[in-house]
Amino acid sequence: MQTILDFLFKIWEFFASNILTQPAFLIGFIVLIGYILLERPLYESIAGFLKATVGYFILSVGSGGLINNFRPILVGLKDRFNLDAMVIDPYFGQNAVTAGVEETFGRAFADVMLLLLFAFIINIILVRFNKYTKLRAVFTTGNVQVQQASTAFWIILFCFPTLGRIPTLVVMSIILGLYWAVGSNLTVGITQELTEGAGFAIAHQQMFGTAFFAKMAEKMHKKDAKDKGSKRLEDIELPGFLSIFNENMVATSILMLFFFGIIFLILGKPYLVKSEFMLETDNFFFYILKNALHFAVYLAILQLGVRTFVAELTESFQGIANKWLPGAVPGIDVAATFGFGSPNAVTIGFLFGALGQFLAIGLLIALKSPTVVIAGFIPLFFDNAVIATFANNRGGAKAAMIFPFISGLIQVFGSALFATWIGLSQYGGYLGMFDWATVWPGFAVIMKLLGYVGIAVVVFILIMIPQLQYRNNPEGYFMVTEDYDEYAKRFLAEK
Ligand code: ASC
Repeated sequence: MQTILDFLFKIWEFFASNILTQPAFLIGFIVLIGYILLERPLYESIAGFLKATVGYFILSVGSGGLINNFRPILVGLKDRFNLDAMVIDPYFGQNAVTAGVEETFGRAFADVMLLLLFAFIINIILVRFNKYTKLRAVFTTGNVQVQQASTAFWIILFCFPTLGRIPTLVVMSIILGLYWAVGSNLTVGITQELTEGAGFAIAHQQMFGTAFFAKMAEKMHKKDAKDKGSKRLEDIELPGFLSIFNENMVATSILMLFFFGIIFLILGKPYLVKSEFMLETDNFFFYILKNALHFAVYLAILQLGVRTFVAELTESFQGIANKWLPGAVPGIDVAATFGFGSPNAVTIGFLFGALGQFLAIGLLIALKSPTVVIAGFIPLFFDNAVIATFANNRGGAKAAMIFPFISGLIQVFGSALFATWIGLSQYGGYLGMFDWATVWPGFAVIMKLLGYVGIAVVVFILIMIPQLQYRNNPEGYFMVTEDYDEYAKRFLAEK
């Protein structure tokens, strides 16, 4: 018996470390299985697998390039000024949990992979029974699932420090599985509208935030439409020399030259040389120019990756939806949305988010907050770029500027308050993405105040959200994933 269990566990470990937490392969296999279910010839199915996996890897080169290029620069501010500050960034957040969980709660984090599996299965079951649950999206972004599982583990332990190992796993799997399913489901309709039926939803760390700001943007648009109407970024024709900003690559390069130029100048060449970012012999101006322009380079790569795999995924997922998961779509990395809508929204969101975050950080320092925050690149970029993309799509340029700015403020204040309260800030990092600075702190307050009843309240709230969404438009609710063209004809024509 023991050997069978060991063997099963080995298989599971293999699956978890090579596929479930590696979204490129997970997406590849989803495409492969989808095509096989559609009874495509095997060679076509394999070609689909390869294209999807390569496309996803290209996307990862783009987002990884951005992250690796710009994260150290922001974190450098911390070293440069000897700040004792907490970095808001998912990887720093994960390290902080690993560093502190044993000391704080006397627990080791060995169960994270099991937690991932259970939560993932719960997500799939919830979608399988979507006749009742109204949930339509399966979360497939494994790299962020690991980070979320770590932080959720800490939050549950903070709320219920004496809970045994198995009950902790059960509570976490249910809440996390529900969060993935409900959050991703919240983005189904808006993502279908943005991508004109590409057939995916967002599975990332700001799903509630994106849905919330998309709604706000719509409201703003309705109000604006009464007087003069609000234009989308892509519809604004800038006059004279400003017209160069209409070209996305040029706009990104110029804006980033200013943005990173300022930060590089603050850091100064001596610091950059000492930290081995640049060589003494490098020219400072060209160093700055090269780095700033790489922002546009990685953005272009990212968009190429999206174009490569999304078409495969859209087509092949029909197989899975027809046979196993009716009405469902895959939830994928937020970066996939940057291949749609206005490319300038991505840059604008990043910059206005930065403005909000820097203002909030300045206030924390001025008010002598016990926890000071350092802006991390991932929350700054991925959260605020997607908020701007949807805000622009549904509300126009003004929304694309105001909402990322507000999000920037919230990311910093929410993370500083919450990470201090739960004791994570002393380990140097917190996840810091929008939902984890708003929604999860909300869950934690409810559970800390109400104890076990709080768990039931959180679960109830999560279960009710898709029901309310459904009631809002019962006829179009599944049509938006099952037959987007029909949906667009019926429900978008009047907009
Ligand atoms: C995250 C995270 C990443 C990026 C990536 C964006 O939250 O951990 O590596 O965002 O998923 O494409």
